[in-house]
Amino acid sequence: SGTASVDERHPGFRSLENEVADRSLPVEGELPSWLEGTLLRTGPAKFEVGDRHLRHWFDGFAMLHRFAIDDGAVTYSNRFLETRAYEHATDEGELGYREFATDPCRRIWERFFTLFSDTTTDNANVSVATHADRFRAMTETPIPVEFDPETLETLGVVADGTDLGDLTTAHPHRDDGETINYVTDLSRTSEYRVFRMPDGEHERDVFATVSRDRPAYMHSFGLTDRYVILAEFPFVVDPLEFLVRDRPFIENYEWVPDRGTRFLVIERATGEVVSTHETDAFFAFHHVNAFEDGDDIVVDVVAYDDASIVEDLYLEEIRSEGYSPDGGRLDRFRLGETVAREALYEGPIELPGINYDRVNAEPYRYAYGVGNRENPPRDVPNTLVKVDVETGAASEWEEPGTYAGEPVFVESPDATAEDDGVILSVVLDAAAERSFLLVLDAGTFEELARAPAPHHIPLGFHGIFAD
Ligand code: QVM
Ligand code: CO
Repeated sequence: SGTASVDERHPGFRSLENEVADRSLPVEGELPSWLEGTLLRTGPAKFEVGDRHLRHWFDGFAMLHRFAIDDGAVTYSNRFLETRAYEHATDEGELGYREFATDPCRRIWERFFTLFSDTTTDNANVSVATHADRFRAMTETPIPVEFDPETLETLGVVADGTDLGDLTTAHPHRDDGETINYVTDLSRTSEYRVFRMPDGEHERDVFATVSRDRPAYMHSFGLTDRYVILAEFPFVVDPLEFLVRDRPFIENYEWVPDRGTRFLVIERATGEVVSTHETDAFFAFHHVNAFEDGDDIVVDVVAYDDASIVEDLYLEEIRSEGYSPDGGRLDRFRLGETVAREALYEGPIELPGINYDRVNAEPYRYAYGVGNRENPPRDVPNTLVKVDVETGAASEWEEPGTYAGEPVFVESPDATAEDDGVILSVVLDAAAERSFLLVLDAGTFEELARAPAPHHIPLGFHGIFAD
């Protein structure tokens, strides 16, 4: 059938049932002797419930993947995150919680009760973070799920943030001994609430609130030494319609380009919105970096002309013949008297990363990301790119027939330059139906080593390297 052939084209969106523990992987090439630690990643790995298909890439049930590197050897484990959403789906054979673009099937009278029941998903398939020396998987509902980084065992929901608001980001920032993130509270008078958690503490201190009639969908935000930057795209929701209409989460958002995009600059010390900078409408999932330059603030993002990328990531779209979504490009916005926009790299680029511990919130030189070979037609990400944001020069890693995952930068212990280190990426070899851990020299962007996993790993989003 058509479905089988398209699944063949994209094993990246085929469910993975196999779970393995501490499987030793063959290593081709040579790992740097200093490289020791664990790559921990999350991503969707199951796209069906009973006989229903989940509709969107962001809906799939979270699985954790662990590549442990030690003394030139690699071991691999993977395990589904045992969330309420996953347990309900596997035990009952039906969707029990509302995902990004797929809702449970409910009859009218059930819908009525749904208004009063908790159907907020804990399906943490977007990112991994550490807090207070513990590991958590995250999504955009404020329900982080803790797990054991050795066994990948699910430990349960930690510091449930649903009291703070309805929606958050899976991209908290860490700087100066604190974690910063924000929640959106959806109600008649909706609010963005920016909060901090000092390292090692679970208390969330809301230090800035901004009220909004129609809050925007913002997947990440920027941070400088003194400011939090919210890029408020004109992809907005009417909170009352959200409550009364029976639509999946993201389908409540509307693209209203006349509103333009507003950068809100919030001072970290006082919580004041010190300035608002309006520019033409655009959309982004990912901030790359931000920093202060004299009186200006520089904000780098992976920008799209509009929010249609969200529609382009429905699984039916991805699996369709001739799929060719628009790619993001790396744009710099300089916020001063005016907003000046400059393309740093024409793209396509996504899932951006930097040498975070060294240059986040600072002037920097290198951004990494996944990219696309343009010919044959554009596809889901299938290359890795490194961009010199000062010169616009780009290096690429590519291998025909493979799909690359988010590049994670790991600095070498004796680093002097920003790009002294390696890039780790989980790459899917579509023909072999197997993924491998790829290790590149971040400086030259040449392959150092790879370690094939025992199965395909569906394409995921974000991870971290823990050493
Ligand atoms: C309710 C809801 C959800 O780059 C990857 C991005 C992935 C983003 C994901 C997976 C976002 C998921 C968001 C499932 C939102 C759910 C929220 C926030 C508010 C509740 O009142 C209603 C459960 C639909
Ligand atoms: Co993201």
